[in-house]
Order: sequence, then structure tokens, then C-alpha cells
Amino acid sequence: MRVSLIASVLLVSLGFVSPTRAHEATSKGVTVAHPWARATPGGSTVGVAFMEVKMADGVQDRLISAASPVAGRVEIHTHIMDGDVMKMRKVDSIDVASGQSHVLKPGGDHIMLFDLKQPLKEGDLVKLTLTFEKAGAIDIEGTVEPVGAKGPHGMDAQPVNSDEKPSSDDHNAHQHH
Ligand SMILES: [Cu+2]
Repeated sequence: MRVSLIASVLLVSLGFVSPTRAHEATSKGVTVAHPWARATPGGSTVGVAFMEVKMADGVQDRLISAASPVAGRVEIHTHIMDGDVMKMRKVDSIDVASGQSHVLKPGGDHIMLFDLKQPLKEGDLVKLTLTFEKAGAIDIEGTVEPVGAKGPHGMDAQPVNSDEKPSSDDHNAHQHH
């Protein structure tokens, strides 16, 4: 029991994620769960990824950076309201309190993938590394989900699904800084 716990901690700290747990990874009490990205249609080179970040009881940490082999540059973003317009801003970090869960989701905080080296295709897996101040780097693989009604993050020409009402995080009103 103790040996297997130590072994799994070692494996995670070395960046290995076992296949059965590819969609959830834990290091030092920090768990990254259910990561996903939106498919990027056409020639878009900007993608967006979301996930849940959970702290174990007694663990407090801070997401300080993100990276992906498919992207030239990755930033941590949040959304703010500027008058009536929702905009996104790069943030340096996201603090998560002990025992708390911070969900990065459409319309909220998210991981922005710039300079994609290849389109993100529905059904693919995208490798992401989230680095925390104390827990260090956590490697995960996110599923690539359909573009959906709101379209890819940061694009002006969005395919709009008429069955779905525009929502507050409609990216037509979502401006790059
Ligand atoms: Cu963004």
C-alpha cells in the first residue's frame, strides 16, 4: 500500500500518467480532472482548453503556467466584463484554496493555446502540462470536443447553431486584447 502510493507519486512527479487515468492526474494533493479542448475549424491557430483543478484538504496551491506541445504559446486567461462587453485577460496565476475546486470553463477562466502547430480535431487528445507553484508540473491529456455553437475561442467568424441561444460568453463579443 505504502509502496504503491510512493510509486504513483514518483510516476506523477516524473510526468508519467497511466493510460487509465489519462483524464485525471494528481501531484502533491493537486488534481487536474476532465481536461478538454475545443476543436478548431478552418485555419484557426488559436484553441482553448478547460479543466477542473482540485485541492486536497490542507493543500493550497497556485496555477502559475501552462504548456502544450501542440501550441507555440499557452496563457492562463480569465473573463472580465468591460461595460457590456465580455473580454478576456491574461492572468499570471490562479490561486485555489485548500479543499476547493476551481473549474476552468467556457465563459470563465480558461487555458488559451496560441500558434497551434496543427488543428485540434474532434476525437483527438491534446497534451497539456499545468505547472503549480508547489505541486510542480502535472501532465494530462484532454479530449478534443466538437466546435459547438459558440465556436472556437477567439475567432470572429463563428458557426452559430440556431438551436442554441446565444449566451453571455458568446465569442462574437469576446475580444482579444
Ligand atoms: Cu482567452
